[in-house]
Amino acid sequence: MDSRILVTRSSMPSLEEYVEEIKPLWESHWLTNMGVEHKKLEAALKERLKVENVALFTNGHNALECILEALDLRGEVITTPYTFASTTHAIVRKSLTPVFADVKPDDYTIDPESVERLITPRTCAIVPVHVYGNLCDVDAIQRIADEHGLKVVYDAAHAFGVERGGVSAAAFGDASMFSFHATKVFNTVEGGAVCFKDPALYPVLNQWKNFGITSPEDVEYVGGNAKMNEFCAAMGVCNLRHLDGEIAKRGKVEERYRERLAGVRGVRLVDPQPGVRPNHAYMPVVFGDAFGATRDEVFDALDRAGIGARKYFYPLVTDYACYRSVYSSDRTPVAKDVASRVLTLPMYADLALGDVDRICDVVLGCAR
Ligand code: T4K
Repeated sequence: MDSRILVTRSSMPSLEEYVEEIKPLWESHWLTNMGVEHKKLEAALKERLKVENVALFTNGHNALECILEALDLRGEVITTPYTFASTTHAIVRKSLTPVFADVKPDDYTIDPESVERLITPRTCAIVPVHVYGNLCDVDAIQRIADEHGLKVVYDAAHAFGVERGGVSAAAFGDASMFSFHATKVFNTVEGGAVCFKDPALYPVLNQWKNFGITSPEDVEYVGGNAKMNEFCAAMGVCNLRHLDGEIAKRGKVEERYRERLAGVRGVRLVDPQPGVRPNHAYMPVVFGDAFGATRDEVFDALDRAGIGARKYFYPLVTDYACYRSVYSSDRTPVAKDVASRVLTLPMYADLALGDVDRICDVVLGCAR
């Protein structure tokens, strides 16, 4: 068994609980195509996220592609380069043109002022990312969208369980996409969802994820196949029961990281956002020059100590081979700087506080 500490570790229910949940599938033989567990999870998510409309998907990426298509968007989409490949790929794969705004230096979410400067007559939407579970400046973004008649689709892949003033992250904008990948705070093994304002989108999303089929003898859309199966939905039903406990445990891990790292010269942590209930999804640390060691030196030292930190999100999307001939990361200097200095340290509910200390010892040992 590998004793390395990895950047994260999937939350799982007990085997007994999961087996109990999937037992009926052996009687029904109904394994996918919007079955009992699928319905159960959708209903549970509506309640948990306090929203009216939820549609489940095979993964967050397909969910994002699908909502962009369902909103019938055309033209330019203002988004952030400080994210996972999926955000930009979904925009491009739906024949939309991404336009990259810079991020804010305090929480690395999209900078509304930068968004505003990039609006043209061709702009149709804004796709911000609640990166690491940090809530975007949703009020400023909505004001800009209303002023210019733009749609807002949040990539909320990291933000499950995040709330502001009792309102869940799912409630902002026209729609929000969540990822339920194994590495996320809430997982369905692989999976995702879209929460959306307009109830008329529900049949469209459901048909899109099932080949555009509207009835056994009619197909209205050129859809794909992105249906969450019953085993994944059942995993979600079980994991949702334990979510609050898992988030609380992550909170303790973050607390210990902060005790050890906050205030250290050259170490920048994201301050807790006022009024926001966090989900402690990631533990990003940005190393300034004053720290005396580069991000890559810290990464290597951790690696030698058997600790698998990750450089989420380096390189910027605009520096990927598939985009760099068209875009330049120099146009988003804050994002470029953060990407070159950031490390996400291991973060998961069952990470022992002694291991957090060990990780911090290695990090602090790099300081000169
Ligand atoms: N938008 C954003 C902003 C996203 O971050 C993502 C996904 C998406 C959209 C798209 O959502 P999905 O279509 O994926 O639902 C991982 C995940 O695959 C990806 O979901 C996630 N973001 C991204 C940030 O991280 P990798 O390639 O870094 O994962 P991997 O396989 O290296 O795993 C990382 C660590 O997680 C491992 O070291 C150990 C742990 N792990 C991994 C797996 C697969 C587990 O504990 N259990 C597991 O089953 O991309």
